[in-house]
Amino acid sequence: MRLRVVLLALAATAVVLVLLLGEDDDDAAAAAVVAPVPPFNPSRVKAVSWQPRIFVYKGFLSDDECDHLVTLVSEHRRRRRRRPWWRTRHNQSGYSPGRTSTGMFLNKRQDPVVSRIEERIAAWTFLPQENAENMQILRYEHGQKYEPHFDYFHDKINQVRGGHRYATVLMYLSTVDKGGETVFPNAKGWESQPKDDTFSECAHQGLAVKPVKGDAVLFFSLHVDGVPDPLSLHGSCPVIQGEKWSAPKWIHVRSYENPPVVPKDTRGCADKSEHCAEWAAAGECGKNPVYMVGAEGAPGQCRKSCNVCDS
Ligand SMILES: O=C(O)CCC(=O)C(=O)O
Repeated sequence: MRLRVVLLALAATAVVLVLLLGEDDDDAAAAAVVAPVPPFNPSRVKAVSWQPRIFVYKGFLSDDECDHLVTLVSEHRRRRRRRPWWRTRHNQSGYSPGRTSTGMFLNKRQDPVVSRIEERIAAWTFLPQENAENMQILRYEHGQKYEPHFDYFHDKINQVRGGHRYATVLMYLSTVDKGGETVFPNAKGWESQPKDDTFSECAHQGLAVKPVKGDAVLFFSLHVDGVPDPLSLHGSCPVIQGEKWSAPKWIHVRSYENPPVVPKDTRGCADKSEHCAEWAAAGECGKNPVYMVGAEGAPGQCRKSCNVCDS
């Protein structure tokens, strides 16, 4: 009887392993057939504004790369629907106020295609890969939009990991028939941008970039001295016809992958919420360290319960 139980357990483990490895093989095989674009070509880059600094790269991604990124999200959703409970822990959903589109974060270096796009972004921006957040994939259906907002932060807590968002590379994974433009309402001199009636009404409120599959926009949210640039206000106009897929990559001032270790100290030692003990017992100090523990200069809410105080 005991032997039968052991054999059954071994068989079940083997099935799980085959499922896990099989999925990775599929990913690698799919990635191998995705055509890359030609090497980085500066003649494809155009400066469309200097205040704020905005550049458009025509054909930054190949059609295959765009399709691959969209497929990753669609596949993930399909798998999640039939995913057993032990594999549901994957990716964040990326909610933002003011944005009605849906979004999902990929993993960094998730597969060879994602890796080479991340390398190309670093080559274009001269900013290290470790300063970047995971790539997000956004899908805007009819009427969906992103209200104008800043990518830099207004609080200290969000700056603990990597500081402000310094630059954004926004890649378009589809061409939108009408609407869906990325608009910069504060860009200096936007009124002189020639616009015909192929632009949506919303796009007439600022400097507008039309979403064209494979193109990418690079803009800077901070001045070169690190001070936030309010001219970098931007948003996505509502999609009027078609579907918009875009992929923002936010790049911080410092390393986002290796944030500084929080030193033990006695500053900010009191809990700031009556729920701290309960959250700490539920493991939130480890799962949500920025909020719970904080960092130097920006103490978290529950330092006492997280036991990071000396006394
Ligand atoms: O999708 C767009 O055009 C805008 C996206 C955006 O503003 C952002 O992700 O910060």
